[in-house]
Amino acid sequence: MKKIFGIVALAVVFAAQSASAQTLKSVKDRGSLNCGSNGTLAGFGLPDAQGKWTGLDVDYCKALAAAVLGDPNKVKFVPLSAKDRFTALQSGEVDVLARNTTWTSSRDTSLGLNFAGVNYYDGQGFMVRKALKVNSALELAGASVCVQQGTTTELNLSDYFRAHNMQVKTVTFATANEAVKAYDAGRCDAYTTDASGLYAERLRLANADDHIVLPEIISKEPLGPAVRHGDDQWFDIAKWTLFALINAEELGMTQKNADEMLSSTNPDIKRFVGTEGNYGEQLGLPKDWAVQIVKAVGNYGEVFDRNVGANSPLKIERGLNKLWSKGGIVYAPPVR
Ligand SMILES: N[C@@H](CCC(=O)N[C@@H](CS)C(=O)NCC(=O)O)C(=O)O
Repeated sequence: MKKIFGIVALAVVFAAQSASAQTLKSVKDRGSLNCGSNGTLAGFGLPDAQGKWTGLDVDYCKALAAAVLGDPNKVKFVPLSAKDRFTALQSGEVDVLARNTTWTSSRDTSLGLNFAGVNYYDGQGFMVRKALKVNSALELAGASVCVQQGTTTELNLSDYFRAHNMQVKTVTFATANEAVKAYDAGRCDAYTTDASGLYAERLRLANADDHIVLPEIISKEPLGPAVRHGDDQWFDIAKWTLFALINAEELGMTQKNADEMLSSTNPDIKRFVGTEGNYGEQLGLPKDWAVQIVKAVGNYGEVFDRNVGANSPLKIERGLNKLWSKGGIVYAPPVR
């Protein structure tokens, strides 16, 4: 019985995999990309009252739709909770998951995901009320901490306190909204999440100035878009969409000058914009796939500044997210 069940389960896995090896075709046939997003996180994924979505992850999906369909607006954004996001990708409800998701080994392996790379290098931090008079996370022994279920945040929190022999009262919530509300209402001494999320959630507090972010960053949270196992072509397209954003910044190509680059004689730019070679075709995409991406959302630096950086309400420093050539660790392989 056990054996039969195993064989059936295996057949289901194979069926799902061969079905999923068609992602490019199904996106083209459908004429739109299904993108699993965060629906409540400013800077990453958030619709406004008119249903217009913005964010770093939202722009990644727009870039992917521009590369595949020639139109950044052909995206259906599916808001997903931390807990439900992986099932939505595994089941085929979405073609790609771009939802401030940390790349970890178990997600990459047993959850059956392929991460396209990192679109934001993050780390976990804590926020407390100034009135608590705490200047370091190491002074949080015995504290109650509000945290969201189904996240790496929840796991790191317990590791950190255990590693420092401190007690913690973890108070978990299904959504960030509930966790932040509870913290704001005084139900917890601290709120913990990715540092980028702290910047975003601070904007929602009744009196943002009454709170401080503690200096400790207790984990590595490389956030990136992911696709399902079993479709190498789609995985390549997901990776090269991200790499195109990064390479465009390195090549000095912007949303404004993208068209002018078509007449460039620089060989790196010629390959990138498709006036030399057939690199787009090798991906299963049009020649000008990268031009479409940059015309749609700009280069990585422009996407960063507009959504989370200097030109956004979050005003996050580029830091680690600067290009490798400018003192950061953002690096993409070349088109050639
Ligand atoms: N990067 C972490 C955390 C991701 C996460 O879900 N963070 C929360 C707190 S910033 C969030 O985005 N919540 C949005 C929501 O629940 O609407 C992970 O991949 O597990």
